[in-house]
Amino acid sequence: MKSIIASIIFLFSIVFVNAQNGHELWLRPVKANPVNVICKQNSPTLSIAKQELLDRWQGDNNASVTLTIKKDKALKKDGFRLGKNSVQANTDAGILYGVYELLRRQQTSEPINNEIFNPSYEVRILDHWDNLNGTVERGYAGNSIFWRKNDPFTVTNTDKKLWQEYARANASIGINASVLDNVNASPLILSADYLNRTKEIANVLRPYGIKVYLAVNFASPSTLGKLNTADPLDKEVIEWWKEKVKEIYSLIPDFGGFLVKASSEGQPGPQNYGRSHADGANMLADALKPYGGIVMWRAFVYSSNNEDRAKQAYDEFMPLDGKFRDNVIIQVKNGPIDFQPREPFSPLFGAMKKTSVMPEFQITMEYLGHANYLVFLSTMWEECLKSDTYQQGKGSTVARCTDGSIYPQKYTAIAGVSNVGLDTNWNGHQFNQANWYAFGRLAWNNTLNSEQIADEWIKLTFYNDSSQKSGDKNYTADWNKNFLAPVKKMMMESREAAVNFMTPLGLHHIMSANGHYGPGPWWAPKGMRPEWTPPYYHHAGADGIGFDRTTKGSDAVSQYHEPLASQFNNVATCPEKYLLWFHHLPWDYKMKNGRTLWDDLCYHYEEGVNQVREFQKVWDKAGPYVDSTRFMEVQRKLRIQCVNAILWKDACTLYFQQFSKMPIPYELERPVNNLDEMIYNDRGDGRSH
Ligand code: BDP
Repeated sequence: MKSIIASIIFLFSIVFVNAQNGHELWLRPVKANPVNVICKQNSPTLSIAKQELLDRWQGDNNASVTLTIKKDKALKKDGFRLGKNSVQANTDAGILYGVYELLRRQQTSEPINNEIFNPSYEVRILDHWDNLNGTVERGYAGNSIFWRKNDPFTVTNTDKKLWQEYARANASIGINASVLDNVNASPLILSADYLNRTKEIANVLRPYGIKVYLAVNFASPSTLGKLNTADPLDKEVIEWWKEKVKEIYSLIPDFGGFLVKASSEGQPGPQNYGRSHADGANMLADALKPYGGIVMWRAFVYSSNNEDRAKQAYDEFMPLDGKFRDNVIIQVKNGPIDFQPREPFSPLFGAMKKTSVMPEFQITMEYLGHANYLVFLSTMWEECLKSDTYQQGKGSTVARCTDGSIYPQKYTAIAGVSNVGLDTNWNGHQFNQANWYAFGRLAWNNTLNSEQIADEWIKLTFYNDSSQKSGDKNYTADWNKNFLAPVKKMMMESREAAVNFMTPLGLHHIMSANGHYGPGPWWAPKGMRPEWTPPYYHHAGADGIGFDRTTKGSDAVSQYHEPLASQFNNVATCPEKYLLWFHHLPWDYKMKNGRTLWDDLCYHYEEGVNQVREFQKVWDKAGPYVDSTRFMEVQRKLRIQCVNAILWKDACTLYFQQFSKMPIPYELERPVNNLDEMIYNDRGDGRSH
């Protein structure tokens, strides 16, 4: 009987192991070789490090691996020194990161030379836009893993297990911080019950080196604390925050600090009380300072005048340069507008010289097809990080302007708006896991290139599907050629494909309203803030298309350092990928390839669709190398993406054609959707198509 049960369990486990659902991310079980781990110290973090080695060691059989904590000036806080059989660090977390690096290198067959690894940023943080009722703003992978509507304060073992898996995944790629709630913050997050739950989460995340932070509502002293005001210069308000911070640290001694969205999109802020962003941020910074906490203050603000939306953050914050406490970091989105498929970098990078600045990327794909499109965002972030701001001459990249290389910053940080939810595969689309992975890797090393990141991720995430055959040299060669290479190429092209079929040549913010998913270049209901409507951004008319941000237009170009300002200002030198971002041009404007602007626009839309069709073929051919669940899931998503790409192409070409009055080049595919029907079907969330 026993053996029957054993074989049933065995069979079940095979089915289970082979039925991959993506939950294990890039940390899928591997067959470990025996190893002997030597470590003199002990701590919860070190125990995790040791266990990972025992569970995943791929090096020599019975090797002895030493983990050593000792002061080493060449190492930053989380840094480590890696040898073939050794990890040395200043801290327990450093050891853990070193162990993950060692194991990754073994698994991806990368060489391990005696090398030092230091993180580019001290705080590598995921911002969860999770609401206390369990929903996730702009989340496309199910509800929150932290909060829920029913029975909100019970902490179950299932909760803890999930938080632990989440923490482990983060630690494995170097992420060391999480903001647990939405930037559109509820004052309730600071109430006793929610703080207690925060404490429980912090306790699970701590051994993995992760500190928790909270997004706070600036009006909390009045809404939650029942004071008459939340004026940051008011004595009682200052006292309220001090007491609140004290309470938090009594529960969570290593609490990280606050993230604040103030005076933006209906969120309260210091401006409600006639005070500046600096007044607001500094008041919170002073409360946190005695405990070593920081304030991440967002630059995503609007101005009351009708200034070009792209200029507003810079205009608001530049005059405040030097006025912030040293534990305030200004959190700046990669582009000046809002996480578009392509934007030039925000001119706030490389502008403020006496204020710490951190980049904010969006891992969740609000403007990039939600969890339906395959878009590897690493190339987009790399483009931003490697953009030269010329702050201190050539080579002053966004990366170097934010990691302390150019101007010393007391704290350095980088944030990614998380795409994690309760979905079994965490991120809604198997390939969106690559974006979580890439964010961590770039936060750790902001000079990594996306191809390397894609290579690692594919190997870790898919190679073991063929575990029976792994180790077989012929099989590996075949896998590299027929799976790794084409899938990597697809990932590397995927962001450009999305730009092509959504917003080519510098177009931006022409998505359908609210949902920000499907096309909506027509969308402009009466009474809506103009800067929330597409026509504000594309300015299409009989005379042409594009936003004039030159010195003759809104003059946004002048927010950039030279030589960029002149380069962007001059239509002949402006990179074509940013053409309609900076220029309003006639439909028959001659592009570098000799086509008219109109024709070229149509070609880009067509190219985007063709690229997605090509991705479908690449993936279909990948079938033999992928387990059936993940294979079919991705196949389905690619079909949705393809339908949508065609919709985008038809909507934008037919809509703009009303103004250009020129034919869609005859060699291109004809539209298959009618404009009036697409407009009629657009109920604002793009889902209706
Ligand atoms: C926009 C989102 C909105 C966010 C806002 C922000 O549409 O949901 O609250 O950004 O970053 O992109 O604060």
